Amino acid sequence: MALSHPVRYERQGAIALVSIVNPPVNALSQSVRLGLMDAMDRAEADKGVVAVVLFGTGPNFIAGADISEFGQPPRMPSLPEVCNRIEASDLLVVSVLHGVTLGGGLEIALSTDYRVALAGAQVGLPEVALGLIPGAGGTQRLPRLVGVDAALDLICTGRRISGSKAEALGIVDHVTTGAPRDIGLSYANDLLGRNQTVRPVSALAPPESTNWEAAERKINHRARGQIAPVTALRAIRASVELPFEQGLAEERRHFEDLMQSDQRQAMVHAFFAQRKASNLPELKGLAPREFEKVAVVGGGLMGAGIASSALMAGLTVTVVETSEGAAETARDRIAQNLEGAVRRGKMTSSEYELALGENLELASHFGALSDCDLVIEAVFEDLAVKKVVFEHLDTHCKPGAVLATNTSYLDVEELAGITKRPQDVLGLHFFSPAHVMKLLEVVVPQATAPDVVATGFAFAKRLGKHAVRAGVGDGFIGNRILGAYRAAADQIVVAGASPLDVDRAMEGFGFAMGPYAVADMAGLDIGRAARKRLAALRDPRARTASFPDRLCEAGHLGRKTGAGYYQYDAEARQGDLNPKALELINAEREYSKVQSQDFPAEQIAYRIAAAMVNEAAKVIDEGVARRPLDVDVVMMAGYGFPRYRGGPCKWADLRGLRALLSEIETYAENDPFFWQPAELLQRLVAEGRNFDDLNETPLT
Ligand code: T1G
Repeated sequence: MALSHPVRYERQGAIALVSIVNPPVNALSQSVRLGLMDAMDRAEADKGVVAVVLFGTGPNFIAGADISEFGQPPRMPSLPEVCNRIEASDLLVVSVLHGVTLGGGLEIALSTDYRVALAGAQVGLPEVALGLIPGAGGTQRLPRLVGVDAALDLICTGRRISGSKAEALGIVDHVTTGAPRDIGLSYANDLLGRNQTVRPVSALAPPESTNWEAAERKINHRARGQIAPVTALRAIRASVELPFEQGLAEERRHFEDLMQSDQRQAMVHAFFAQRKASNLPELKGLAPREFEKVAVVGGGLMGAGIASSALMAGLTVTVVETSEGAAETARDRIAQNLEGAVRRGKMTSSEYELALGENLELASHFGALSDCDLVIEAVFEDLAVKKVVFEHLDTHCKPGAVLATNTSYLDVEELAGITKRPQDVLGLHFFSPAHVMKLLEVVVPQATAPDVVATGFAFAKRLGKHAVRAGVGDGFIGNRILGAYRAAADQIVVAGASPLDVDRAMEGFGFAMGPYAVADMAGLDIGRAARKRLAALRDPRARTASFPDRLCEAGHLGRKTGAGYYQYDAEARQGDLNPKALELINAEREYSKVQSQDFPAEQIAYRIAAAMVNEAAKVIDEGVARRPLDVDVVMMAGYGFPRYRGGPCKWADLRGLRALLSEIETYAENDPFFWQPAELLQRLVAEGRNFDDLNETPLT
């Protein structure tokens, strides 16, 4: 087989070694599928060969089907054909699972006779995260191997498990250490030495049934509007109720239906968008600056969260506070965060000890920053306070240190201008809790050097964050669009819907919580402070609902005061609206003489999503977000926008921009300022283009 081919063939005695060489993740592209079919033909024709070892080169065995092929005309051979071809062979086939073995990769392994995993291996069938189900026999073979309940758990959640867990379930025969090729060869020789024979999984007895109704209720509760998980249950049920071949056909039918679904388009978009947002073309090949020694100035909630995130990534961190006492308090916060990380399995106890031991330094003077590579200030959200801090950073930090601010809305240009080194300054906007939330907005002022931007993205990747580039502008990307979301919600409440109607509508749209429940949890005073700050900048034509501020002034600040939009005292039931909130809303309705109307949930959600899209189009047109996909990643990773809708811009494309624009124009009849259609949206519709076109060819 040609050396350049992604599937290579080598013979060792009576054993054929078939290796996959398709970097970066050994995805099962068409050339790999063809190569595997050829390799099986060749091994069977190769006189004296009695066994085949299948393994991967590089960090993983096989990461799954080639996601970039989805939505295109299918190219033969299909993956089910490859799996069935491997399983049907009279040769004894062994697969070696190292790194990740996911999706179609695990389906390939399940079609081999024996499976061995290397220490550190992870296996899974994550297709539901792409709006799909396993489409190459996974829903038929896995239940036969591990039983229906374990198969339902793995396939309907899409979660990965360790090699040892896979061994316990019977997915792999054993776990060992060594190089995949050597391990495969020695295992095959061992099996032959013990006269082991082929053992196709499909020949195993169909699995026992289960309580399908209970399973479906549990899956739907967790899936919150996604269709793939419950579809996977139907395919798995076929493995119990139908002969294998018919079960395969049933699985394929469901798989192909989902391949055509909007949810599959949205979730595959989310997969690639998250990676494209962090891999900026202009940073290709640009070396980031060193950032092994990180410092965080300010050890409050955000500062301690940022320090925790960096410590969890194995970095050394200096936390500077105003006094030794305050530094100790910061340490306690960090310790609490890391204890949680250990409980969640995100950190081992020895990593915890190292993080809180030699990797963490506390200080109460700026001199401690002198040898730090990257310094992030997370002090009180006040421009004057942050300016003083940046003056100290300018004085004490070594030349070439990257100076970052965690501000969520202040002008990063101004902070850069305080220093003699604006080229070294950028914004790293974390989201609370910073050691848990995935989103990181990398805010880039005009003068920032490209390698400093590259450092921001490399730092984000090291912390396991989803980084998105943002330009300077109030609220950057996420908070700016959140503002439109909240204003549209308040508008609908004044027009007749209750906060509960809106929350239920947005939960039905796929958010974990609606805006009013979120506000109650965060504290209504946070929104009020933002509104007060923006009051001076507000356009006089803007119609801002007054009930949120009135509720704050009445001392109803949400959960922390026992009442906000909802009641939280002992007798209150989930969703009991606060009478004070209703009183203020009704008073505003009377005052504004708005004709109250009923809003179906679908209409509420559509209108609020439309407001987000309209604001997103403005954010993109102004260059604050580079591309629509950047907005989608921000809203999914930081604000709970459902992945199965792909983010506001993908959702809009799937709904159709023309229809959306005409809806916005209708809304504008009542409020021409808030619903002023974004010029970019009008241009796209006029040119017959959509947001996806802009992802391919950005505006700037
Ligand atoms: N197909 C195509 N490209 C892929 C890919 C895949 N399966 N997986 C990763 N890539 C690209 C990715 O876009 C990036 O490209 C580069 O590889 C490195 O990825 C029939 C239908 C494997 C754990 O869902 O979870 O099988 O940005 O940055 O952090 O039943 O990638 O460099 O241009 O993520 O080391 C099921 C998806 C498919 C696994 C590696 N499999 N991938 O993480 O690198 S559906 C998956 C991952 C299926 C069958 C069904 C991760 C990873 P670029 P990366 P990483």
